[in-house]
Amino acid sequence: MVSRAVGALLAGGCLWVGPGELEDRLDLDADQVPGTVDCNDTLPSVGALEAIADLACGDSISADVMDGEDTIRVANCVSPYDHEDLLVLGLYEQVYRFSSEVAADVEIELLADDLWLLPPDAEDDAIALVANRGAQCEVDACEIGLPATDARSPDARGEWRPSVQFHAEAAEGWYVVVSGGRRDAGPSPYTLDVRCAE
Ligand SMILES: [Ca+2]
Ligand SMILES: [Ca+2]
Repeated sequence: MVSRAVGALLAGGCLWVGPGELEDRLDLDADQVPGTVDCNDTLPSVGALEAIADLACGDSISADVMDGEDTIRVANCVSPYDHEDLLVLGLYEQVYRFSSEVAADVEIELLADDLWLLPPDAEDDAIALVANRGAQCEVDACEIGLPATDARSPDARGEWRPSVQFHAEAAEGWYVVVSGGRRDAGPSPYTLDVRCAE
């Protein structure tokens, strides 16, 4: 079970620890990537985000998140529901890299009507879309796609269009994570629409 407490990442509380001990605590999987920026600090094979495809202004990309991998479970991103908790992502994810030649205000919308998320009884947040400035996962580098929903059951499908907004500087790479899928629910297709205003 992975820890999802923000405090463990952001501060050590009142406990005094020496420099060496602190470094150990901040790199739980000993992959030399500090836990404060490690996209999965329980998996040595995962450090930074790796994109399967590029995204640009005006793009519309359709895929199935079940074709993705399960490399990130707890995102270094503060939950919009509980500011002392980190975000828990879905079972699978697909990562895209957005960039623009000119600075732009970007909105990426997830057409998620047929995307399955976590089982309805899961305690986790139901977040399917996150955008991260850069390939490393710093807590203050992420934007969360909202509205989230936690009420999706096999009997309650319908329109669900979370979107995430951010400002991208020219040539700055933003990593967009689509997360979801259920092992017993079959395909979880989605479409990402990218809109920009300069
Ligand atoms: Ca690490
Ligand atoms: Ca790692």
